[in-house]
Amino acid sequence: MMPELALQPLPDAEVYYSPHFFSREESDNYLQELQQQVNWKQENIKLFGKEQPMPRLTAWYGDKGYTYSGLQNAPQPWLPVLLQLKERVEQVSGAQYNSVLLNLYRTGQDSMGWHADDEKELGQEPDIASVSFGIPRKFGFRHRFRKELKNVYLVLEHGSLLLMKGATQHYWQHALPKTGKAVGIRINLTFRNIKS
Ligand SMILES: O=C(O)CCC(=O)C(=O)O
Ligand SMILES: [Mn+2]
Repeated sequence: MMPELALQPLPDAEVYYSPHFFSREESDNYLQELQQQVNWKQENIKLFGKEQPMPRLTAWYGDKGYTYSGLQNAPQPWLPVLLQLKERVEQVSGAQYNSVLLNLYRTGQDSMGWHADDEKELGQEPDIASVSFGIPRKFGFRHRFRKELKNVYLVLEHGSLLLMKGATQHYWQHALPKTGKAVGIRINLTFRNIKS
């Protein structure tokens, strides 16, 4: 692992974080390119039997289809900008990825609830690389079984890289909470490797 990636002090997990993995200039450019080039969709989600708009825009690119939050995602073919990001991330992660889920949070009211990325298509120990551009947002971890452990929060900065490896998805859930502050756009990419 590259020295710029700091191992986070989470028991039962393997999480690395680099707040400024991309330079400020690269990050500004990526934010703009992704906003313009990605085919963003407002999907719906069924919550307690009721169809509701997801509190964020999403897109799915890659080699293989994937089910996420009960949605069947037919992936779109890679864009050059996404392949470029994938390569940069693979260089330090030591893993290979064949798909990426993108989320666009329009305001502080857009969010993602507690979950683990533990779908069986991702294999025994899912390896996930999360890249963020735009407004920094608080990102939380909570242990699934050890209730005595406090939640751990990180601020995911503009141009940051977060790697979640090993047993992380078995033992921890993560979330991107809403915030009451007036905040602008944030784009997050999670690179994944779908095995089947
Ligand atoms: O936006 C984020 O940082 C979280 C994204 C995430 O957890 C996911 O796409 O599964
Ligand atoms: Mn996730």
